Amino acid sequence: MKEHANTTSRSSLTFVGSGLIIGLVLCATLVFATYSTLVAVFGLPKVQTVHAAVKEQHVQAHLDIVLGGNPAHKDWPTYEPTSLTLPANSLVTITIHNYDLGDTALPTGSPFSKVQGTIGGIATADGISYSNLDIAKVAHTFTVMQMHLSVPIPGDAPQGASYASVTFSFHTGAAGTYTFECFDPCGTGATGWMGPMMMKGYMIGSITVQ
Ligand SMILES: [Cu+2]
Repeated sequence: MKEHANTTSRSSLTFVGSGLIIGLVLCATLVFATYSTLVAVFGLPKVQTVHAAVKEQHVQAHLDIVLGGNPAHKDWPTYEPTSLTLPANSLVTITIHNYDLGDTALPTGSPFSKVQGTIGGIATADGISYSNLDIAKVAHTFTVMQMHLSVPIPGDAPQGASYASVTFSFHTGAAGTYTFECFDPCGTGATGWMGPMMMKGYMIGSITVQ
């Protein structure tokens, strides 16, 4: 009797085990069939590649140089505006329209006749690139000493134009407050270094890089 009971329980166990295996195989078959059908219809799932390279921001800024921009001194040249805000670590293209035409020669040997710190070491005046201006053909400079950036601005416009248009590009560095100023003796006094050359809001302005 005991022998018989053991055989019965073993065979029922085998039955349950076989049932489980068949069930699992059926489940796996169903999952595989569903997956194969989805792949056939929609294609294999694509692996997304995240590109880490961030494109450098490129911004444009504009300045004018005008005579008598500040009514307090109608014969003083002025940068307008006298404050700029630029993004840090970005490519910046500045266009300056110089309405204060006429040259004020730079002193002999002045380093400010050279374009410095721009992309390619050049600036463009009315479509013509230059890396240097004749010291006699300069009206102003746009110089940021802390950025080693300096561009001489010509005093001659194309025939019939009321301003000379100068464009140049450079990379801003770290955030901070910078000073832009003119190093051409366009001011007052015997040397041309007084008046607007000394006072903020004329030939001296600020750049906030943030
Ligand atoms: Cu100047």
